[in-house]
Amino acid sequence: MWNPKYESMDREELERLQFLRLKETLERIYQRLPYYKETFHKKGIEPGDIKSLEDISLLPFFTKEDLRKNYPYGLFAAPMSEVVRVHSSSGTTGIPTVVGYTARDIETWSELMARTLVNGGASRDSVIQIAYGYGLFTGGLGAHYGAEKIGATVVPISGGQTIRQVRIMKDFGTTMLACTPSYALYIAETIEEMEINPAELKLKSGVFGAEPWSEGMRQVIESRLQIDAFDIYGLSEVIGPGVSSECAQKNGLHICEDHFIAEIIDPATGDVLSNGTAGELVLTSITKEALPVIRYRTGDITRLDREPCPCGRTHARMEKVSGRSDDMLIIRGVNVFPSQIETILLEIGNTEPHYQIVVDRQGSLDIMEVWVEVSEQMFSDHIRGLESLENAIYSEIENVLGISARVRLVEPKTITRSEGKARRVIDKRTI
Ligand code: DLL
Repeated sequence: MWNPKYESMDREELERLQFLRLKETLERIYQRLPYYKETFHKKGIEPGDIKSLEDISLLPFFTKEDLRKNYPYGLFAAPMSEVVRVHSSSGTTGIPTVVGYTARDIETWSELMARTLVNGGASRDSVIQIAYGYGLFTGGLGAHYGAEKIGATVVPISGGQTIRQVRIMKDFGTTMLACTPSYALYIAETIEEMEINPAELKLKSGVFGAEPWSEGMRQVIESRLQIDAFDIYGLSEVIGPGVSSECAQKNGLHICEDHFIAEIIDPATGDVLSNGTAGELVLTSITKEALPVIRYRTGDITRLDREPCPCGRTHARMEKVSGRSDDMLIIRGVNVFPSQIETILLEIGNTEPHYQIVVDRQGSLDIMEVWVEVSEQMFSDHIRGLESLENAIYSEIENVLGISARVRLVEPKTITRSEGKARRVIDKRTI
């Protein structure tokens, strides 16, 4: 554990600390940001009305839309003279969101990323290859500061140049890889193509996140790279990576609850759901200075477990995120997450974990096509094998999801590889 004092804090004490910090955050934004004050007033509430942690449910929700309306710096609760860094989302789906950090925020973020990396097995003896993108994306620099904080050796290579990634991994003795799970798979494939035996490498573990990935995908990455693969989660608006991460139990991601309050709500009604029920994760930051967020709707679907973990950490765990509420496809009225398709494909086998879901509309009917690469060996087999594989995938999708999908088996290495977040869905209905 990087910080046992906080990570294994007695729950009552932790909740007292959360309440104190929540009150400070509320006072800060109420005094400094008219936008929050007005939104609170519209709900007939002021910070003084929050008398216990549970009262957080009286506060209004905030979303990406609020950040966009106040683009770029309108929700900063610190003067620009105190803001030492900004990051931003890519903005491919609208106005980008800009997030800011004071020097203390950068210190907090480094602490949280130090916990994340130590959870994944890092120490000052580690050589950490950071293949998350550096730049406005929070992945690269977030992991970088955490790795330096624990005193590990950082290889700040950023994403891309995959052959070079592999050479460096071998020559520099990388022990931990940090990148998206889809990029880890691409790196694994490149290692195989370069005819390097992963056992010759010093790689022991990887911290993968920034996109949903299934348990099946974990198994594939672990066996192809011969490492332990850990899930790490976060989002720019809340701080970046470092919000939650898996411990050695690999059974849920511990949320850094001394810095964030987590709730699960019904995405349709906004009602708070009880422990263990799946719904949308809502996060409130309680120590951030430049961009505090109150009841921020992440759009991510998960559930919370507040039972103690055998690892000794007392912080609640969130289940692996199954998808975003806005990535959920509604096909002929049925809700489908890309991760469900991923799980089916990996369970059936004989396919590569490279797939894309193409949705279109013919007349008034939604058509879902699943494109999936067959394995090299399967591809060289005769046609009957391919037909029965196609049928098996078709039937399993129908069994599990209750809808039919066209299955298109494609040749190995034809689906575009990802160096960052993979694009799994092409929804032509909205184009
Ligand atoms: O992706 C921050 C990050 C960087 C997390 C590196 C982990 C590692 P954004 O670009 O703002 O920030 O995207 C945030 O990505 O709301 C989720 O939908 C998704 N996401 C992030 N981590 C995971 C994960 C970074 N472990 C959005 N599992 C979030 C599933 C994830 N989805």
